[in-house]
Amino acid sequence: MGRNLWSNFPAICLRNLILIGAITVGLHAKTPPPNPIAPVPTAAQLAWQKLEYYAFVHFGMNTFSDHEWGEGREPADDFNPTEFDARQWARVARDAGMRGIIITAKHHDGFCLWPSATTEYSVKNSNWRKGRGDVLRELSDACRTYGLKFGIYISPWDRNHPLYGTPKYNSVYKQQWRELLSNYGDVFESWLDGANDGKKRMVYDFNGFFSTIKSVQPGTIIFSDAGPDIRWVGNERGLAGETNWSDRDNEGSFPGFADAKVLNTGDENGTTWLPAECDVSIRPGWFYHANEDAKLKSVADLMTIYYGSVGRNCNLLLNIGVDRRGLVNEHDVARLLEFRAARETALGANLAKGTITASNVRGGDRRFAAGNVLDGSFDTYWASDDDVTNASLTLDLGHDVDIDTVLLQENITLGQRVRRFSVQIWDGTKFLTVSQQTTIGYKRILRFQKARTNKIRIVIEDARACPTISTLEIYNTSSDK
Ligand code: FUL
Repeated sequence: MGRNLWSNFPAICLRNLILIGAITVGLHAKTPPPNPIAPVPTAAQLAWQKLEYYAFVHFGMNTFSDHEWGEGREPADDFNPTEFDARQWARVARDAGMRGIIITAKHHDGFCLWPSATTEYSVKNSNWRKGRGDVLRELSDACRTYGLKFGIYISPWDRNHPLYGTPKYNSVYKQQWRELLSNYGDVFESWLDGANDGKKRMVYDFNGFFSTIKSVQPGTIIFSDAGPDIRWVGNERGLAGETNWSDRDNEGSFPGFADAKVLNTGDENGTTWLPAECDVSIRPGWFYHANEDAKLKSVADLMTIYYGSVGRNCNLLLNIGVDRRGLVNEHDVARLLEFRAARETALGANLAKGTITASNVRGGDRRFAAGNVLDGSFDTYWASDDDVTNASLTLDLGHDVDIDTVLLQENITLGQRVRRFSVQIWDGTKFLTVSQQTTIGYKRILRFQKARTNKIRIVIEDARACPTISTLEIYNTSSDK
């Protein structure tokens, strides 16, 4: 025995050396991650996309004159909220599960909610807080207190300013952005449209607006029909296209002049990363009108909007009603909380648990394994080999469950890739397709007729490059669970 060991000694050493060598080579020959496929989001665009859901508040002179598009003729004194409390807005937004608030610091009527030096038409000339009030100050402070992002909309169209219609007005508008972006802390989103006067038409200096905004806050995300950071979704119903690329052919488009149909879907081969935001109001109008208190969107409407926006690779900017007291109205508060509860009921219990396998794993490397889609992390992902753009994930749930919804995420830091995919369920003998769709992007929530199954398969049928899938979640959204 002893002699045997000694006589085998050289062979054992050699074997161990080979083993150690193989392990070392293995460690060094890690499979590289897929190359990004252009365009890709900036870090700021990715951080913005992860916010998913936040509030729009239209509040201003229109709230008191009962208009949607005031003409800028009401005296500043008409702005007179009796119980203004920005902290209440922030509490409501936080409790509703929203991540921030964007305020109409100035709408088309030109009335400024902050004491701007660029105009006499502002809170400084109203009796509210004896002319010393500043909605922007109180709201930005409240957002910070409640851990919310703070964003600003100022309308380029200004029906009050004496210089409107002359080239000099472009400087006024830039100065308004400078004031706002210099004095109220971080502004996560700077929102503008292309609204223009029918008669006194302005030639807006949009590029100058964008560069002014970025010169003060390089990190802010600018929204408009044409970006430069995020785009309008092409309608005010809160619904993105079923196909929705964050890639966009943005050349030649500017606010007020972009094809709404294309904004709704993006461009598969677009050269700019320009994800879409869905702005929609919980009420028929954007501003609060008491006669719309019974006309708020139902929870079912809001769920349809949620699936059509966040569920289709968009962020949802939901406008809520702040009334003449300066408070989020009770009707809106109640509906927002009901909407939150409905989302939690539908999407609160992820059923994607079990054994998951993939038809192809990049380099056979664990770092790109199928299991990454179930680990709750956006950063880890399943990827296939470069030449594989048709691949599937199969999840064995281990027992029968009722399901009607699938949530998928692509790791968009590597670009948006998937062109077509299907969801299949095992019927005991074969896989049946329950849904076939096109894009995924940052997030896709796909609903289908409820089915009972113990195995689900996601087939990526076509992609611009090998798929990189971060997340797979499965739900039974019906309330009769
Ligand atoms: C539009 C405006 O004309 C509406 O009044 C509203 O502010 C909406 C969000 O944007 O451009």
